[in-house]
Amino acid sequence: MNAPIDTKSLSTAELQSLDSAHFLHPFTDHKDLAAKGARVITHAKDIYVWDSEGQKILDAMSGLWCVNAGYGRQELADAAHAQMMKLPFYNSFFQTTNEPAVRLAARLAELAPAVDGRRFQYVFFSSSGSESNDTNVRMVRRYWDLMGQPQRKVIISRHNAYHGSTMAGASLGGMSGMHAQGDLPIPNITHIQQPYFYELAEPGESKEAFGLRAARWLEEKVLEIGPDKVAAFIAEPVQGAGGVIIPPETYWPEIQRIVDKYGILLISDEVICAFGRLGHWFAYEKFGYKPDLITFAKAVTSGYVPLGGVLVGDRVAQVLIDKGGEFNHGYTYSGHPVACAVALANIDLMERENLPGRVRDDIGPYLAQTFESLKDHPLVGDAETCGFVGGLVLVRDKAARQPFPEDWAVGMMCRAHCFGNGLIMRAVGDRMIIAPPLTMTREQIDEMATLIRHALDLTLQELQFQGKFPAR
Ligand code: PXG
Repeated sequence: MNAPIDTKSLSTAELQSLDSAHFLHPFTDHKDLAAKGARVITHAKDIYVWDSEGQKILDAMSGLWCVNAGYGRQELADAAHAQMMKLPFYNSFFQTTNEPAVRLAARLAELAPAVDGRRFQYVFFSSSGSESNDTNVRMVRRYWDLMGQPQRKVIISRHNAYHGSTMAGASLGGMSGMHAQGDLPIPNITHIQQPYFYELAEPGESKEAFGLRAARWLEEKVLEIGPDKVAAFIAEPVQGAGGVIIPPETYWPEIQRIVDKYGILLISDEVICAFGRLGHWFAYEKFGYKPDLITFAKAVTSGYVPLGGVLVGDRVAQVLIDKGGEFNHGYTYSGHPVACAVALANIDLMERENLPGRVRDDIGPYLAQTFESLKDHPLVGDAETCGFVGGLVLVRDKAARQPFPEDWAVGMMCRAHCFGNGLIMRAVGDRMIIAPPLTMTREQIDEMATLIRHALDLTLQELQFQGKFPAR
């Protein structure tokens, strides 16, 4: 007999009250949320989600940068179901393996192109981006120990980077609010400034010149620490959670020159940028640099089930394998068969629908054009996209690039107008950002642009009403 199913449906108010009584949400002021009540998302299809009050919302954030294939894809559900019935779990610790994990590792190795003969033939699996970056810290240190240079311990990252929320992930990240709450960073992790042109360029400085100057902050830091003590540099190709910070074209080649010069390992954290997001399977392809380790998670399964990992390049893999010895690291769910089966189905789907190619040649350029057209709005100081991520900077004075006072929380005001009018957009300070599903049509991009413009208009009206922005 089947187990009894709880058929009592709960009202929004009941769900909200149980939610605040028992569920501690991530990155949330719990008292504040309890007062307001969480929005209950009930179902989703294509690029839309619905809440328990029946409101349809265009999800311009793909869940949380992950539902690249869109919602409601039967193939992914079928893959999970079939694998759960065949082998729902087995570990990969004690000389055991499973077919989906093997196939996925081989498939990822196939998808990640070699650069200058440097290949990615190996994968270490985890269940999230944070875990994968913990793996990176462990693996980088293991590598240098095996290389007979155990003094190479320091990992350099960047301010405003996001690399996860575990102790190592948050340490690698450059979020001061996170460091403040965890006595972080852990030892031997340090940060340089981010390549944020709009905020950090000198008056009159070109993007190209700024890109070079920003990359050289890495060289300065390496020299300050001592090159023989630096293990690795980690960075997101385009910073995501930091507010979609797109580096100038000169940035990555100069970073590559510097890591090569000092023999430093390069970690490309592609948790957001891989799997078609920037128009390629992996983002290093777009910028043409040569990472040694690539972090992935999120869209490897389009977020349908948790999966993450690290693609390990020849340089590190050969040392781990040839110099041998046990690498004392791994997770219960490393190579989880269901997660890997869903990832394989997701990659098949992306390949069939040519999602990376669409972003590169069709909807990506169309999104760029759409964002360009938003620059005429009185609040928009700058609008940029890269593949299928985009950011708008809301400013007080466009000509002077003058930001709003932080405590006016203009980004949050705009986000509330988005939410209230059927659009999910993230606010990072006063940067309004998007990362929509890669299945979006041109018509849906137009629909999103109309919603964005409406939210900007409402924000402007509210600021004008409060006397914080001149009336036109
Ligand atoms: N690296 C990068 C580049 C990320 O974007 C992680 C690592 C950590 O992944 P997990 O799976 O452990 O969460 C991320 C995650 C935001 C936001 O506010 C972004 C992320 C997570 C939560 C919130 O934009 N990115």
